[in-house]
Amino acid sequence: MREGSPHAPVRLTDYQPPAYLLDTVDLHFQLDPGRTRVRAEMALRPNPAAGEPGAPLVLHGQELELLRLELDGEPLTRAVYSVDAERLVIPEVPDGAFTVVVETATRPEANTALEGLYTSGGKLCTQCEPEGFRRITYFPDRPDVLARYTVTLEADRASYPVLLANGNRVAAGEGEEGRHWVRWEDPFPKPSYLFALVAGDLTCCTDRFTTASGREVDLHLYTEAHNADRGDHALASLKQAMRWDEEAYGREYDLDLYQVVAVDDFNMGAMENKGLNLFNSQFVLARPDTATDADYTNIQAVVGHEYFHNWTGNRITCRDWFQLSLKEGLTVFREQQFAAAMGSEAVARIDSVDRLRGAQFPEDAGPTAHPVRPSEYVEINNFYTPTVYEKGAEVVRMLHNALGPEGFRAGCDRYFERFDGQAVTVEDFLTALEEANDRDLRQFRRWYTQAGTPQLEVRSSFDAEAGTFDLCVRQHTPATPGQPAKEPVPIPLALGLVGADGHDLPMQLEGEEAAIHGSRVLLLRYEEERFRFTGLTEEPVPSLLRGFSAPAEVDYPYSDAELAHLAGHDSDLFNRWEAGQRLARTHLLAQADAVRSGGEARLPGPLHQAISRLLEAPADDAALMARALTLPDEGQLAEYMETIDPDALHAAREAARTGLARELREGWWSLREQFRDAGPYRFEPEAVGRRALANTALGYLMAEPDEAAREACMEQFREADNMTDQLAALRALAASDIPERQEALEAFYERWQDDPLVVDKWLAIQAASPLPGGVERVQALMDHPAFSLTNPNKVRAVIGAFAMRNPVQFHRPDGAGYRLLADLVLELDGRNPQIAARLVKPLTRWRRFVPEREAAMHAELERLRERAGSPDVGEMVDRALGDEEA
Ligand code: B3K
Ligand code: ZN
Repeated sequence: MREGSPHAPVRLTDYQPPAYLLDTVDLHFQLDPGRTRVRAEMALRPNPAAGEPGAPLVLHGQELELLRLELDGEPLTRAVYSVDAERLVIPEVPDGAFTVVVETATRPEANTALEGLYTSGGKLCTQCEPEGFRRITYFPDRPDVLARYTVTLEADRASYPVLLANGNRVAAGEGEEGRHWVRWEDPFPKPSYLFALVAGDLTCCTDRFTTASGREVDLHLYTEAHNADRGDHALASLKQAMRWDEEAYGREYDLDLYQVVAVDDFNMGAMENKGLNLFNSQFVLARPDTATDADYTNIQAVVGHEYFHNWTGNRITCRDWFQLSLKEGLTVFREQQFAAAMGSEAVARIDSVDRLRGAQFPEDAGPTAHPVRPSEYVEINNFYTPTVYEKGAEVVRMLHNALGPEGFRAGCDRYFERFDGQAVTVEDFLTALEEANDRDLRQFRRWYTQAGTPQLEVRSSFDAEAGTFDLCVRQHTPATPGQPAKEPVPIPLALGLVGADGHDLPMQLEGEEAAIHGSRVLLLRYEEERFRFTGLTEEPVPSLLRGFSAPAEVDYPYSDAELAHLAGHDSDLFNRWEAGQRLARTHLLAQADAVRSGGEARLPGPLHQAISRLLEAPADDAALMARALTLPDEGQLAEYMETIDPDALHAAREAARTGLARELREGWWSLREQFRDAGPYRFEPEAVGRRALANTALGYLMAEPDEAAREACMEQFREADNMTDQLAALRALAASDIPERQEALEAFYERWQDDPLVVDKWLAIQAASPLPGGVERVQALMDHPAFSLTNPNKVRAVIGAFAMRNPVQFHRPDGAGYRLLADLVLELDGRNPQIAARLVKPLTRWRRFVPEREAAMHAELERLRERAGSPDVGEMVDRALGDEEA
């Protein structure tokens, strides 16, 4: 811990049920951006389950001006309650039921943390998860206190004609001096983190959905007037998600109204507030000429995700924040299933595994590693992590696969039935699955409590005479902070044995009566296990961890020929892609090593052959082929390097890319010609795949930008009728030191300067360009009028892209990239600690780098430790530095 740190950790083992329950809360807001007054009337009673009769009433509160406090109608004076920066305590309350009225004032305009009630553009809006409600009023702000809310919003009619809150609109009226009011009632009890309000001048796009049982639901999507033509895709996605949840999980929507509001200043992607989702504009607004296929895909996923929370999160919520993955892991898994159903299953799987390996594996291997269900935190906002979300989803996926689709569904049915309306734990979820399936998941619980990515070392031997193929599998999970020794976890190892003709061979384990055809799953439970397959007439190539059946890392001594064989023939499409990536990785890392020992990087022969074979084969799935042709990025490669040398990695990958561009020039041209999408833009899997493939080809052509490539790229940039193609061209131009670069960047800005979401893309492309002078470029972008430190999307576009997607420039040898990042963290620390803390992440891996970078990163962390004041940044820095000098 930080010396003299005032921020004590919260521990799971300290959990106590609330001493008081809250039945109803009636909120009155007199909205004003400068100073908003809030009156909260709460009906409370002792919690029989707490067994704490006579306990003081503790309400949370932060940065509030307390105007009045009443208990059972009587005003309370300072002599009978106490209040500090974090809580208000009334030591004595009646034995039975009682009411408390609190009147407070808060300053939305001055709220730069974007938590609680704040302003964005001309709007007033809220973000309460996890602990933002306490910035609105004094309240039992914890997820296990569920209440029914009535909310009256009163505001100036001219500035805020639209007034929204959760649930149903039940009344409205006029006030004095041009003010008006609207009352909302949410019939479902909810925790405070799901509360939301929005006030502003908004346009409403409407649609309708008829539920399976025949109820009509109004869908309202609110945007600013000039964005009214960008809501169709989100509304279509919402209806797809509603239908899918009915079909896949038997879950219907429960209110008559579903509202979605687009907000420009938002700390994260979106928020599942009951009946009133708030979305970062980026994840809701789309038009073909302003949003890319990636944006369309993300919107579909995030709209689905927030919708799915209505059951996994809202109807059944978390008892405490340690259980965050109960709602997030499960909801990400549901979102992934939905994405797979809406497009290509293999591509969806590749993309989610790519995210997992790009962000979660590094987290699991670094100083901020933590279990899916953490056991302590200083600032809960720091735990909205890839581990809680993405690894959490993998853990649910393993449960789904272990129980089978029917068993999993039966378990979920039981979970919904048994815990509806309650705040529960991961344990409750697992118990429901166990009971519905009559299964014992005791060992499985380790996945929730143990951090670190299991390493699977697999070795094989073939006995031609006996016709046996032996596999020896050892699992080992490396130590993580606070967990030096690990227990074996149950690992479902899906595999196949691929024969010389490319087909799966029958698999019969010694002692089994019959062979299994296709894939099978071996459930590993011990540190070391051996399997003997019999009846084989040829030596197979094992295809291991098919479909990425567990969040583990496989170590198997594949030869190039074996990987090429799998890349060409594996019946499991995920592993087909995986084999190609593994082949590329092995050779790129070897080249990086060569560079480190003073050699020069070149295009490795086996990689050349693999890519040229892919180019020759016809692609049935263009999206899949685009991914197969893409080399693993430098961030992912770095994870496999003993000591990370960003320059060597960049040199190795660039040599391969330019080599492939040169050697296979004709192939790239014809691929681009063959797959360019001529028709008007449509967001359909096939068209998305075609654009991805054609633009992958363009990327290679521009890796060696000859006259013809430059012309083609400029033409695509100018003529494209959709943002996907235009941006792909701009990205290629921005990464090349050619005269067209500046021309295109200027033209793009000129064209889109009034469109903040498109300007974000323009900023990000420049910040992520590997061309020399990255630090200076980023500094110039931060001085550009388009940049704003108060808008999280702008910060992410510039600094996020630079620190996370531009390793060669960020890790510049003189440490200027680190300095720039740390300066920015310090600037944001006092304004928006949540965003500041997220930016510390790239520095936390300092120990993995070559000595001079390691030292430079360490120096910046020390500077942050010295100067940063927020618990958010403080906790990240402390964890990054570990125990040293604590
Ligand atoms: N539940 C929100 C995340 C809130 C993050 C607060 N720091 C979005 C989501 O996961 O759906
Ligand atoms: Zn979520």
